[in-house]
Amino acid sequence: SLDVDAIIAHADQYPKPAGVHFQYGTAGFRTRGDILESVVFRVGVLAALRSKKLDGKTIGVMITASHNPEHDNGVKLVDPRGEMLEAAWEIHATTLANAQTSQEFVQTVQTLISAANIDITKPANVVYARDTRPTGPALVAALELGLKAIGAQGRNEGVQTTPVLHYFVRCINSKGTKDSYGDDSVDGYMKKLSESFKSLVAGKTRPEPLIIDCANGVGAPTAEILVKYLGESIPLILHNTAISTKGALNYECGADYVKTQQRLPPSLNGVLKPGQRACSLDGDADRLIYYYLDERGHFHMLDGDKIAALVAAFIIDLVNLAGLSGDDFKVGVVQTAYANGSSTKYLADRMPVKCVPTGVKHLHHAAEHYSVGVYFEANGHGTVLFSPSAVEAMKSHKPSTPAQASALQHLINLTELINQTVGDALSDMLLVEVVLAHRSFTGAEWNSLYNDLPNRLVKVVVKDRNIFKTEDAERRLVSPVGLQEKVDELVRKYDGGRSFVRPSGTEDVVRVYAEATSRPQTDELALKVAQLVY
Ligand code: 16G
Ligand code: ZN
Repeated sequence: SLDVDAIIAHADQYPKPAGVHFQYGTAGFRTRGDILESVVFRVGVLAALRSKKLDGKTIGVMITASHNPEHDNGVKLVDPRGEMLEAAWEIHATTLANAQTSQEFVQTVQTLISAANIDITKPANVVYARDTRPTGPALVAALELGLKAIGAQGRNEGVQTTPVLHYFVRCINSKGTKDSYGDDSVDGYMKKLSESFKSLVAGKTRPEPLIIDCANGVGAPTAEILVKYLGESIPLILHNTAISTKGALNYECGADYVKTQQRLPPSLNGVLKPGQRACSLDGDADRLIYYYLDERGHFHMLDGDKIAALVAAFIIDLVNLAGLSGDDFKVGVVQTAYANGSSTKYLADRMPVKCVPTGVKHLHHAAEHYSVGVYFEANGHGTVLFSPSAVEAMKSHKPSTPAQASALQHLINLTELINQTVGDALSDMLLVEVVLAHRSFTGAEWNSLYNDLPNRLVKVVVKDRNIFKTEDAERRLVSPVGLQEKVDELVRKYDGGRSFVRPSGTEDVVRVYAEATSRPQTDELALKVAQLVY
């Protein structure tokens, strides 16, 4: 049975800070990095329990705060197929993190063991990694003590991007099975991406150099390795790679900066030439935003919605060309309410589009319902999922012309290029580059697939964001009662107007989104809805 004394003795080394409430939210636990050690210790114990519950399957733990400031940090768990932790366990995580004392912590552990019917004699395996944040090493030490306290087997993967860690988890658990996902090493990841990329662009014109803003984060060392594997196949120029410069991470750079500021990272001023393509990763390299300057030097952003439009239309074409389309082979797209109305229209004219609440797990699960499910959040997080039966159909399909054969081979290569466990900025970047090469598109041509409606996102600090409750994939408020009707009344006054209000899952604020056909109208609508919320 459980070695209660050992757990208490170890837990005493990481007492919970008083007066703080931790919550396992949309992105795991996330707060200031210097108050997270007790949480991460306990996550070590929880990850081991999750592994035991799943018969010793390997669970992942990623220590990162993504696009958030350098002093923040966070931790999240990865389930055996490389996916986000099952929702029911998010609640267990919150309960364990908030136990006031070591004794109370052990009691909550014991309650969980009996409630979830966990056989604690089973083995426990956990693989973990961290991003480049200065608080990372101390948090890894706390995690390792948690694993030791419960006798779990840990595997330290050092500094890795979030999607590489997800990839490892899936590879480890599928090793030797018919669903084997790849080799569980950096070399395996790099070979998988670079070899499929090279096959997909074989015979295409080599593009102009692409600038990558690495957000001064973990994407930089990973991209440096990828550049070597890609060799001559694509010219990449890395910027913002200063991972040891204090305060540089995500500071005036990175995907979140570009998306929220809708402007070029200042460090690329004078570097990016008109017409040249550039992209930004976020601090853990799971988000991607593209952009370019036109001849007049005006900035144009190609966000997650534009990526979805580019990629989904390409995949539909390949599926048709390969002769795979039919009732049992459905390509669909999943978005959130933040998707630009023009992107939804563009996509819905071509394929089924579903809207789900914010957060990768919602998008991911909805995308699993299609043969090929494309999902992207406007913020640049997304990927493409190929269902097992779709992969089966591709493998057994007998092409009847050389054109069919080539489209089919492209689709099969895409299943290798795309990181299907979670959004992966580097894999998505290569995916975008493949489509641009096949379409012979410049950034401007890609941008012209549709014109974004002007949009505005506003943060409103309120007394209690928990009174804001939504329905219909967060597009409508049910509480406070009567507020949605007031929003509707305002929206009706604006040409092409759309607006919604939702509580943030990661910050203590309420977010207001608005779009309309003109910039001044959009700004006015956002402001007026925000005033309703105060
Ligand atoms: C987290 C989510 C992201 C979502 C964002 C919304 C994951 C891995 N990340 O970063 O998908 O867009 O939260 O934040 O699920 P908000 O609730 O504060 O608007
Ligand atoms: Zn991220």
